[in-house]
Amino acid sequence: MSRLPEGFLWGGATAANQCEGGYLEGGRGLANVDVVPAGKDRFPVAEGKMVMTECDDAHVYPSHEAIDMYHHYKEDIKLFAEMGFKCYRFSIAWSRIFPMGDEAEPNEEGLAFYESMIDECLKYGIEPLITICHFDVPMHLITEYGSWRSRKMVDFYVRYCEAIFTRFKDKVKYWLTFNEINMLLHLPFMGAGLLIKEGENADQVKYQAAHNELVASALATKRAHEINPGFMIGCMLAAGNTYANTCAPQDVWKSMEKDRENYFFIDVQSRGAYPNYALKMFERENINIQMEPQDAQILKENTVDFISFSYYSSRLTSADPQVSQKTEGNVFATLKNPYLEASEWGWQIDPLGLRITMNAMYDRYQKPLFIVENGLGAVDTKEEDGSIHDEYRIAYLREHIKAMKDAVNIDGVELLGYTPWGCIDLVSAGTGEMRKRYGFIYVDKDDEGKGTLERSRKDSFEWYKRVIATNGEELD
Ligand code: BGP
Repeated sequence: MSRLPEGFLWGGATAANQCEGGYLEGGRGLANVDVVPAGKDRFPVAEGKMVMTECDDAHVYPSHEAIDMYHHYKEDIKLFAEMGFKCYRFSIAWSRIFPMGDEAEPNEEGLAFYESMIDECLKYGIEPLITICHFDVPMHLITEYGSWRSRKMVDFYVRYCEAIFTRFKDKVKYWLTFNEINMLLHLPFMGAGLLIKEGENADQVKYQAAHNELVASALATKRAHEINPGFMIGCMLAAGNTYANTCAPQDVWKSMEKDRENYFFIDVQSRGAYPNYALKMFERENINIQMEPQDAQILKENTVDFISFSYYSSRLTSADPQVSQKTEGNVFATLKNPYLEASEWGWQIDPLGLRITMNAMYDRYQKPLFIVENGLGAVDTKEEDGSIHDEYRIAYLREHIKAMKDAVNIDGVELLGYTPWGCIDLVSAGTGEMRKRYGFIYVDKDDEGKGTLERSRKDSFEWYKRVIATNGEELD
């Protein structure tokens, strides 16, 4: 058999803070993602090194309006349906449901908004895949409790999960507990609301926060299965295998260590216990994680049903400090691989790396995978007649889909679906730009915030429609 399974979930993916806008509408509370500005301060703020807990006049905050999906979602979902989407991955903004984060009762207006979005999907037979937390943390939980460094976050998060699980229990089946959970190590403020204080052991703070998130994820999985045993709960990793620069054993060892930094999270979420290499690392690095006596059991008994991940590129590492030529990648830079081309943003293009990553993950976890992000960020030009010829995006996606099919058809990897990132143009998480576009649908808005917000179809729109209609058979 060389075809993808029937019922394969083709679709696209977005995140609330990068597309919704309406950041104070409908009773929504302020969140970390709202105070991460565009421009040169974005990275220091996202890293938690430059403290910003409210907005000021000197900065531009792209999440405030984004592409205003808050008011355009019906039109947008209709376009997704026109492409034949079977699935749409989007996130719920935590602070729409619990504006402060520690209230006893959810905000009805927020729940009603997402119910309407979900109903709109279901109207077209589109399966919603919901990310419960895509980087966002209500600001009040950051200023009052220190965000995920506090154990109290587990209760607030589980309460939030209960509210949405109960409300949508008959409408949504697929859920992801945390987007790119390993991002917490690289962008602690944007990824988890963490502010690292001067002189603090940053790793101690990050791994304590990671523990709290892992327990929260397991408890959410428990409640999910109690509320609806049919729910499918997934974890989510910013993936991409790390290659060794040479066959020197030192390089190979270093690449293994680098991969473990990421696998660590999924090892816990999927296998249900801390891996020994992590426990040894904590010992060595003097990291003392406070755990409650019941935590080991909670983690053990509530592992995820499937493994989802983002894949943009492979990574490269070397044990030799002389080898230092770097290039950009998803959030953190990597060594430049001379065998690969790169995007305009320096992200290297490696379709076979997707097959390698899929096989590595499937070998390790033996659970179904879901590719919930993949794509090419590029500058698009709108021609005078309104057309957008994005053949570079089609080429990128075509090669990745081929590699994905090889992993399924030749290697036997179980794969639930494929939702390319930013199926409609949205704000870049890494840079805050609009001109770094991923979509099949173009949105008229520029980096200065100007534009009509009008939506139009790119060439890739018609191409992807055919890909879906033929279940991935016609890729040219
Ligand atoms: C991932 C995030 C997304 C998304 C994507 C592309 O890290 O989960 O939110 O933005 O990367 O990255 P960027 O927007 O920086 O191009």
